[in-house]
Amino acid sequence: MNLRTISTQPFTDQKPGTSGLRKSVPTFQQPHYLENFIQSIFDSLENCEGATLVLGGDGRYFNRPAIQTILKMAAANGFGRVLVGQEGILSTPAASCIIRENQAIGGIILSASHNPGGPEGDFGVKFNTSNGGPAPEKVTEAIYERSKTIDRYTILEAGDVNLDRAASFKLGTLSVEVIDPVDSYSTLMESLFDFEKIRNLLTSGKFRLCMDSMHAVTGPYARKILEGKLGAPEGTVMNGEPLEDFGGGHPDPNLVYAHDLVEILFSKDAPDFGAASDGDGDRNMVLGNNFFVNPSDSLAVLTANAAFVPGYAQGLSGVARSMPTSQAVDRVAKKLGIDCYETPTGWKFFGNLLDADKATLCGEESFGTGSNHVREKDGLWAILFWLNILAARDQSVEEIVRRHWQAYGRNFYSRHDYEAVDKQRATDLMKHLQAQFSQLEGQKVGTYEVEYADDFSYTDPVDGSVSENQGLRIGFTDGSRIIFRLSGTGTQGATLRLYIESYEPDASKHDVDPQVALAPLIDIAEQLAQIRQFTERDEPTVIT
Ligand code: VG1
Ligand code: CO
Repeated sequence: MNLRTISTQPFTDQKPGTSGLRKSVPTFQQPHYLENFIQSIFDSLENCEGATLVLGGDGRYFNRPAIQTILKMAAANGFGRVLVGQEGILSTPAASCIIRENQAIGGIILSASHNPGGPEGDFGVKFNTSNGGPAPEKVTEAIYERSKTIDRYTILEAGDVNLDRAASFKLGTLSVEVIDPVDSYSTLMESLFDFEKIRNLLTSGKFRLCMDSMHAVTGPYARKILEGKLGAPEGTVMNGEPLEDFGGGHPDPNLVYAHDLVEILFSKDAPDFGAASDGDGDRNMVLGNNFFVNPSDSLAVLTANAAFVPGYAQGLSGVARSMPTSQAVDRVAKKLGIDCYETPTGWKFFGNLLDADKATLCGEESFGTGSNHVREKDGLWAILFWLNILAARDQSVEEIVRRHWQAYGRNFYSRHDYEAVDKQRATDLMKHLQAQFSQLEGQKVGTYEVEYADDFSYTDPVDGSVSENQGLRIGFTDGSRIIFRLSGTGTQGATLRLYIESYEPDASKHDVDPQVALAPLIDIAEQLAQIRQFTERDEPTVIT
């Protein structure tokens, strides 16, 4: 065996963000850059001797060479077995499922999620722990600390492995198993949802479905499950071939970037249901015929209708949402008499709640929904959950959401993103806003009265760990909220996110465009934060 120890020098910028280490492809292509970070992960594990590791990615540019490097490093670092997705493909939720099924020590998922790919695009490395979930902060901190002092890594000198066929072979003492990326995941989905009912709906001839995989990782999953197992006609899945540059697109399932699908669902002859997922398959956007489902509402609707779904019919232990996600689900939880937890942004904060069975369903406003079936958010899972509800209730998406608002009131909600803003100016905006907080409480702003203004801090109810500086929030006495955060996933400058929420119990007022309903709060946000002046932008890049 030809093991080599390579000396190296630390990079100073290997601090994981909201979801892994995300940098431009050229950054990752610097000599030793990927290797340093991977060795830092391995060094922070207690004992990788003989352990099982799961490995795969969303198929973006640099996925394959990175996998070859990581396999050779795993072999040199004493791992016993690596399960790697065929062609290097594993969606984030599928990786989580495979880690859990195989008692792996963890997994490495290569993805920059919804960020564009290609030689000039972004790449990313996420490490998930043995519960299948994103590494919690204490682990990512340890990896970062290690990356700052690393001076060598070890790698096996060997030829590249053939990833194109499912097979097992040895790389030094390491067993490499190239596995079908879809199989276990699809079996898990079958155990949760009423496939027969969904199949009846999809083959009834009176229901049309359109799924946009955005040339990202869910293509093979959606084809096998929707077209293969559930009988949807061939062609139901569009953009189903994973491409290294996602066809030049931005694999982010929102109204702006999933324009192909939006056009179809907002046309005259629109199908009944449309869905899209992101680069690594953990996000979902759900549309009805000429109808957009806000992700925060989606979480509330899934929670309220969980009894229709076999995997959740026995009841939910609780629900959790990230702080900026609307409070629509809180109302459902209250009615069901279950706990509702509020966590910082990022799926890693749900891990402990899921492990301790305090929450069954979780969600974020950023098109992320999931449950205790894995430890990641899961795009196709959410889509199947919706299909199961649609099949059981025999009503349209729009009817289901409107009835939900009638029963619970409507939480008007919107997110405004200002992408690639100058970093200093974005930080200054946050400082300028926070400086006003001590005077804001009890103040009248327009017709609203400020109840609290703070920087969100979270104490994990399971392990007591504290996460500070998780977003500036201004809450009003009528329950409305304005929240400001700086993104932890962007790679260019800073992305400012403004989240706005209000509550309307009166059903006769539910038909208003959210931008109109929220206009007074949007004005207050501008007034307090001087967004235009600080960002030098007249309007947001993306409005959801
Ligand atoms: C964004 C979203 C957050 C999500 C994260 C990872 O983070 O707001 O809700 O968990 O992306 O999603 P940020 O820090 O940019 O706001 V994914 O699909 O990129 O793994
Ligand atoms: Co993602």
